[in-house]
Order: sequence, then structure tokens, then C-alpha cells
Amino acid sequence: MRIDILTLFPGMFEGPMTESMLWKARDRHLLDLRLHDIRDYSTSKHRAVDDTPYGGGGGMVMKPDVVTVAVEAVLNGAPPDTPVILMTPQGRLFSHEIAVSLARQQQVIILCGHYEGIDERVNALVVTDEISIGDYVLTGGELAAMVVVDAVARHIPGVLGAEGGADRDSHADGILEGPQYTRPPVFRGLSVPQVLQDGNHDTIKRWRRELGLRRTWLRRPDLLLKASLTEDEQYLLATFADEDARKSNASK
Ligand code: 6GU
Repeated sequence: MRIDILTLFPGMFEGPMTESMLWKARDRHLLDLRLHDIRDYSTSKHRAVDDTPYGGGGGMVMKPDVVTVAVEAVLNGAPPDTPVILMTPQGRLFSHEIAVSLARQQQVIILCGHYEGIDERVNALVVTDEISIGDYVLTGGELAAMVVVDAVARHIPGVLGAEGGADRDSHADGILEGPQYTRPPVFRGLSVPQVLQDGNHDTIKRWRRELGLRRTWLRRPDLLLKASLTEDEQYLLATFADEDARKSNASK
């Protein structure tokens, strides 16, 4: 898969994109990540990329001519319908589902907004999608773009080993993962649960699912609305709800 990133600050990507899993994915040619400096597409004497906003209000706006030409240069030769994603706090909220669907693309182009934003005509002309990573404002789209690249790369076949398959992740089926342990069996008086030490894989699977479900119930009940649960799991949820009801009655 190929991902092109257009940014005013390509240097910001140096560390995160050259370490760990992302570097391995690039090294093994599973991820072809290319950085483009938007400033290279400016034709003005001082290589200007931004200008003051019409109507005032302070800050600077990225120029439509420079940004549009930069995107078109990268689009040249890309498959038809290649997504051009603008990273902006006004975008739709990034999710597991969006990560999976982007990972199915041959190529994705990501445009990092900066300053007060990008001239709206860029959206009309070349942007096909706008993505935000959460309800807070970052100083630029770069860190958000790195989050998207990382989350997408995990779903490119071969990037994760067979063992750590992305289909077992928290959020893959709308349920959070349960707790994990490694040796030693007792650390500062805290033991690894006996069921894990016993090593019965069916029992462990059920135990993990139950704890994941309980954790989801406690921390992210909103996720349960869209989770697909077996009858057993729905029954478990009902018992959590009963326990809560009993506890709250007892404290009255
Ligand atoms: Cl994509 N960009 C900026 N600047 N801020 C954000 C964001 C993106 N997502 C959340 N906050």
C-alpha cells in the first residue's frame, strides 16, 4: 500500500515513521510511505504557502494555488478514486472502521492542514474526505496523520505477525481487550490469575472475553450499542447490570 503525505513539516515524521512496526512495514515494502513538502510547490519568490484570511480574524490560511497543485502532482499517476484526505478538526471522527477501509486502498493521499486552515476551494477541487482524530484541537494535522498511518498500517496484510492479528484488537468487534500478564507468576504480592496459569485454551478464551466485556461495560458502555454479542455474552451483560442494580440498592 502507498501513502503520500503532503505537509509543511516533513521533518515531524522522521522519528515515528522510521521506528518500530512502521519502519518494519516500510522496510519489507508492505508500506510505501512518501512525504511531500508543500512548500516545494510554491512558485513565489519567497516560497509563500499561506496568506491572510479574507474577512480578517487573524492567523494565516494555506493558499489554494500551492496546495491544489501539490495534491494534483501527487495524484498524477495514482489509481482513479484514490482518496485525498484532509486532516482537520472539522472532519468526521476517525475510527477502527475507517482504518480498515483505508487499508484496502492501493493508495491514499493525506493532506495536513496548518495555521488557521486551508482555503475552502481546495476542499471543493481535490479533497474527497476530511478526518479528525478527536474532539480537541492540534496545532497541525501532522500528528493526526501519523495516528491514521499507524492505525491503517496495522491492517495491511503481513504488517503484524500472524499471532498479533489486528482482528483480535480492542475495537475490532466493539469489545475492549481484557488484561494481559507475563512472568513472573507473582509480582509484589500480585498473582497472575490461576486460569491463565492452568493453560486451558477454551477456558482462557471465555475468561478473556468475559473480562473484556466487563471492562467495556464499566469503561465504554457506549461501545456495547454497536457490538455484536452472542447469547451467552448478552446474558453476561445482563448479570453485570443486575450486580450494579443490587449494589446501588444496597447503598441507598
Ligand atoms: Cl486532523 N487536525 C488538527 N489540527 N486538530 C485536530 C485534528 C486534526 N484531529 C483532532 N484535532
